[in-house]
Amino acid sequence: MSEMEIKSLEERFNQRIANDEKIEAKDWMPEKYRKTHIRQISQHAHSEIVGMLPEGNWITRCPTLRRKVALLAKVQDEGGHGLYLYSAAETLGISREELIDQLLSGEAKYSSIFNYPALTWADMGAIGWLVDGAAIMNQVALINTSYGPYSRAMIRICKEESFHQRQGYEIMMALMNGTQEQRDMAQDALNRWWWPSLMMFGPRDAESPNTEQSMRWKLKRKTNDELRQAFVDQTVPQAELIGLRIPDDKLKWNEERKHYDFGDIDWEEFWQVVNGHGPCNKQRLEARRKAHEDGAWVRDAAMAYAEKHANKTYRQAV
Ligand code: FAQ
Repeated sequence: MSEMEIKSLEERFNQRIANDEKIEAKDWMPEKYRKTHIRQISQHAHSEIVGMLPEGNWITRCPTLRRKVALLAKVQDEGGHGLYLYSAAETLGISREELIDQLLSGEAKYSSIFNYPALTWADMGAIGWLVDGAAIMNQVALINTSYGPYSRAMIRICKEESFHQRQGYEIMMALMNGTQEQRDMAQDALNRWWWPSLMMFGPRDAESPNTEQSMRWKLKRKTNDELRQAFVDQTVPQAELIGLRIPDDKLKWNEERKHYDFGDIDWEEFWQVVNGHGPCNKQRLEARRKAHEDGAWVRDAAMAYAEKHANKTYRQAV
């Protein structure tokens, strides 16, 4: 293709983005747009899959059958989100096997939040309330992202994440209405999950290498700092309503900005975790590798069946 032709395709692409048209899998797109989407969508998919682990660990220890049913459904939903998102990434010309290899080899990132341990039952409340709460804040904005398959996957994901957020908040509410020991457990979970939840939104805008371009392409519709602020503004009143204290001495309503001011995030901790040195990075990847190895016979059986079926269909056709 000549340079002139590429330039004209680029102009048309930029015009479509400016018009808020969705870009579809078979449409022409700049190579960097394709690669950036594979990166973000696959990181998102990996996060959903690795994100099943901290809560999955509690399914056998739920305090009641009702809690178990809700938690089981939530963890299964996260698995489903991972599968939609892998499918959305595959439309950009990468295979599922490559994506999984990137996760298992440690080459691909997944959300830092899932490298923290879930130590008590109250952590199931804190994860649903805060982690799913942060995920929704980010994902509702992504419904309007420019790439069609990613945007459409977000619609159902957001509906399910809302249920997850509510089940988590309801666990916190029940604990706060319980004994002093239960209230302490809820507060302790909030203390441990608050700061890592704020880190989920990524580095400050000034230090985020991808935000500017992703905003131009309408892959991201809000910046990391905008989403983080919206999350703090939404979550502080929820904590206060049930008698929880956000573990931040600098947290204060700013009447002029009409937003909460909040304390400094420990960015060194964030990068340690992102770069593989968080409390559970090793454990999480080992669990995924083991699950992948244990599932090899299922993949083999499915492939053998698919091949047999394809041969039969071919023989019938000729
Ligand atoms: N953890 O320039 P930016 C969920 C990386 S889903 C790890 O700002 P970008 C559901 C970033 O990849 C949670 N790495 O990057 C659930 C980049 O690295 P690279 C996941 C992070 O992409 C709930 C570098 O730092 N949600 O929780 C993190 O423009 C409960 C520079 O950063 C999504 O993935 C981090 N927190 O913005 C499941 C939403 N932050 O690739 C189970 C979609 C940044 O250049 C239980 N993703 N990095 O080497 C996004 O919106 C974006 O990708 C951001 C990062 C905002 C995460």
